[in-house]
Parts: sequence; C-alpha cells; structure tokens
Amino acid sequence: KSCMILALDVSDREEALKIAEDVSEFVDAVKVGYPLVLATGLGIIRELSEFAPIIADFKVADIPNTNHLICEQVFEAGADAVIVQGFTGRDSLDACIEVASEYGKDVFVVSEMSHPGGAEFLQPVGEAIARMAAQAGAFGLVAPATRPERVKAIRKIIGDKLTIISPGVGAQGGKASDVIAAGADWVIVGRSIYRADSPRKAAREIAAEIEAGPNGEN
Ligand code: BMP
Repeated sequence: KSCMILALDVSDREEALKIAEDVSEFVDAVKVGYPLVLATGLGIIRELSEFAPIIADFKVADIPNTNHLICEQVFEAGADAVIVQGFTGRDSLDACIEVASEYGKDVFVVSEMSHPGGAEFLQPVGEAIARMAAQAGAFGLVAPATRPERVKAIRKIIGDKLTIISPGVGAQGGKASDVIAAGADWVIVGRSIYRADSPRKAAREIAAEIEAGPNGEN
C-alpha cells in the first residue's frame, strides 16, 4: 500500500505494540530485530503480527546447519520472512531458503549495507551476492537507500526477479522517493518514525513523499 516497512528497533513491549498499531495504516510490514527481541522475547513476533506481516531481521550468518536451526525457530515464532547475510555463501543461503520454503515463507539477503562501513568490505562483493541470491531463489534483497546508485546497479543485475527492500532513509540520510526511483520496492524506516513525536504523522509524511516522487511531481 505504501512501499514502506517499519524498522521497530525499540526495546519496550508496550511502546512497540502501540507504534505498530498507530502506523499500521501506512506500512506494509514491520521489521523486528535484535534490539526488540532480545529485550522482550521472541513472542513479540506473534504479538506484532496482528498489525502487519513480520520480517525477522536476524542477519543470519552461520554454517548451513546452524542457519537451518535458526530459521526453524524464526518461522515457528510466526515470522513471515527472515533477513540473512549473503557473504557466508551459497550453501548457508540454501539452508535458509530450504527452511523458508517448508514453511511457505520468504528470505531476504543482505547484499551490502547502508552505513559508511558498508562500503569498506561488503560493497565490492555486493553484486556477486545479489547474483547468488537470484540464482538461489531468494525472495528479495536488502540494499542501501544511502546509495541509490548501488540499488540501480543491483536492480540491473537481478532484473525483476527479486524484491528489493532498502534501509537508510531519514536518520542515515537517504530519501525514500530517490531509492524507489532507483529500483527499490520498499523502503525500511526506523528512527524517523519511532523517534518522532507522532510516529503516525511521520509515517504518513514519508508515504506522501514516496507518492509524490523524487521531484514532487507524481
Ligand atoms: P533507521 O531508519 O533507524 O536507520 O533504521 C534502519 C534499520 O535497517 C535498522 O533496523 C538497521 O539495523 C537496518 N539496516 C540498515 O540500516 N542497513 C543495512 O544495510 C541493513 C539493515 O538491516
């Protein structure tokens, strides 16, 4: 509905549930990661799934057997998708995709990361990871909104095969409509929404910015 995923990196259960409810009209999914799950427990996934599909951002990055065990727990907990790292290689990714398909769920692969350090080691292998993710049959990729030109390059490599979700909007400096124009399907937004005085208003404004497009013309 709005090409937006909420990154819910708060550590309080009540706050998490309230924000998810308040912004549910403007977001297509909620991304839950270590900050919230370590603070409140894995049960938060099922509680939040009342408001939106849940993407479990555990950046899974281990040997195939361990990845398999982790993904089973993630999907048993009620997540609709899991985010895994790509740099661990094809066999580790295959293990995640195998479990996801048993549950009828999806895998997103991080090809490169949005922070400045993401350009140090990951960026040079980002395209190879994107290609591998497409060949392995992943559902989507995580690619940086802070570098729309990288999203454009990756989109060119993978064609329409994969869904690109893109973090780095707002607090990290990226602009939602720019990265959507570069080829991302969804933006991931955390602090700009959950730290706002009114998360609902902040989410509505970003949705409107996406709708208007990079030049405010759409
Ligand atoms: P924020 O909008 O507050 O910067 O949050 C971005 C979210 O996306 C965080 O949960 C972060 O862990 C995640 N993320 C990211 O910022 N860059 C990446 O390359 C990959 C991520 O998962």
